[in-house]
Amino acid sequence: MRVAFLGLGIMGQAMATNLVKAGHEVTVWNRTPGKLVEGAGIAPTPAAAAQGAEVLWLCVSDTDAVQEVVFGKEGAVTALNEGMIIADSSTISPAATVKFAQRVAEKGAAWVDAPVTGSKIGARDGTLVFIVGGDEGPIDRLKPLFAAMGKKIFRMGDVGKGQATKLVMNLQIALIYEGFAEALTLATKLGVDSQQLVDLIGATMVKSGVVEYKAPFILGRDFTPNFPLRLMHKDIRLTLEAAKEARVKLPGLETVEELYEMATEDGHKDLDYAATLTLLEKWAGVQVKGQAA
Ligand code: NA7
Repeated sequence: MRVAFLGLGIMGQAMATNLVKAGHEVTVWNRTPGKLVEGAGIAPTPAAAAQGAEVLWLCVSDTDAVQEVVFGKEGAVTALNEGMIIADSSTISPAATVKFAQRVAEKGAAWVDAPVTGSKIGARDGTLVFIVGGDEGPIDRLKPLFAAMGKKIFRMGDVGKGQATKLVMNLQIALIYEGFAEALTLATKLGVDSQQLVDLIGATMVKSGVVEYKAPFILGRDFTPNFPLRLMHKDIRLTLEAAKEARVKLPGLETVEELYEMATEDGHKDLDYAATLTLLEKWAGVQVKGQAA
């Protein structure tokens, strides 16, 4: 398929690379020039990238960025036409997604929200899980592209439901991780070995994908970003906004949001969100260590 791919960050670059590898005709655009994808064409603006494309795939930071690349000064909207599909793998506001979908429908284009889970490694290995909202027709047409970049698609309902579901997934990731980080901090302070604790977790009902994924990085003191703290913070804020609109109280997430504020003030926003651990360590006066550290 002819695909215009906008946004070559940690996720987008790897995803566009997998589309090229699967034989699709890909044209890329990135706000900051210089980011490339081998085998893909490069366009100077979002509108130029979208010209003649069957599918416009987005993977940019946040709601404002999606608005900019689609509806901004050089936005793709001018190149949209009947039958085009916009697939958005950015994690953004569900309410804004519904509005964006209505605007592109006026041009005959369909919007599919397709945020992902699986982080940098899933994007690189083509094993992402897509959490999708939109009409079944366009989603079916996107199947070869989903297959090139991921291992599973879950259609959660109409437009916006993919984003809504992604937010509640990240709510759980953020809370599960903080539970793990607090456990490691207290265990260290009480003299329990972190590696032994991780082994025990893996053998009990406490085990989780989050712990399994994060433990080797934490025990190796590697906080380079798989999923940057600033983006998880953005998702936590989006989740709290959506909860407020729906009159739902999320006390656990509100507390975790404060921790992210403080981690940002401490200069950790570009590290992995696992670096929220360092605040707990600082307050406790300990450092969690594993065999690798
Ligand atoms: P990154 O690595 O921070 O990449 C973000 C991308 O979004 C990158 O290409 C940015 O371009 C682009 N961006 C950011 N703001 C804008 C605006 N205003 N206009 C156009 N392009 C913009 O994030 P990830 O790849 O990890 O994640 C992307 C999304 O998936 C995000 O929603 C996550 O929550 C999930 P730049 O290179 O900075 O010019």
